[in-house]
Amino acid sequence: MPTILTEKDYPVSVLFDFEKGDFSPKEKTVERHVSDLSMMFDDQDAVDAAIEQGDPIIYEIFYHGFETSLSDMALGVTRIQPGKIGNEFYMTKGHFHAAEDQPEIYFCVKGNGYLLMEAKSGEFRAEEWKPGVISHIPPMWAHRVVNIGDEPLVFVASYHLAAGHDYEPVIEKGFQKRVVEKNGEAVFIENEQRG
Ligand code: M6P
Ligand code: ZN
Repeated sequence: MPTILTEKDYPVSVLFDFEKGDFSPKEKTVERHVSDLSMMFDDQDAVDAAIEQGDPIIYEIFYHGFETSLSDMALGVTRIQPGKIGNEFYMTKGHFHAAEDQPEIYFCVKGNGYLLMEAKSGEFRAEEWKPGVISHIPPMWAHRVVNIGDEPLVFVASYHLAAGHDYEPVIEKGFQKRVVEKNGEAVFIENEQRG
């Protein structure tokens, strides 16, 4: 174990902006547009139309890695815009962790929606989200966040960079349920990809 501090072993703080749902300084921003999630929405005609109309941003992720010589506890803030593709609400891609023993904490700070979680063994959970809800995602559960409101939904994530992302199962099979608007309400429907 090193006992001498190197340059990256010193404390770092960043400032969260509750209005914008962003923080600074940050290391990196990633934008995800409709085209990045094209296979994940049910209505492919609506996907094509949205891409033609300018391929809008569905969500952004702001990162800070906080890597030190011994640790990699990362901070990710995700800001999901309000909107739908067809009748399906905007959402994150969703992923399993590549390292199967890795959990994550999600903290909803703005907006309304659901955290969908699904284990490979078939169990499914949906947590209703409003500002203040903090959810623990245990290892081995895929996780996706859906914005059902009229405002951006913002959540803070804390996880180890070593967890990694496994998107393949979600790309192939989606989650068990989709969240769609029906008569002005957000409702869960079965994902027909599952057959
Ligand atoms: C959170 C963290 C990130 C993740 C991001 C968006 O900030 O879980 O690791 O990348 O949400 O989710 P996704 O990778 O599924 O698009
Ligand atoms: Zn994760």
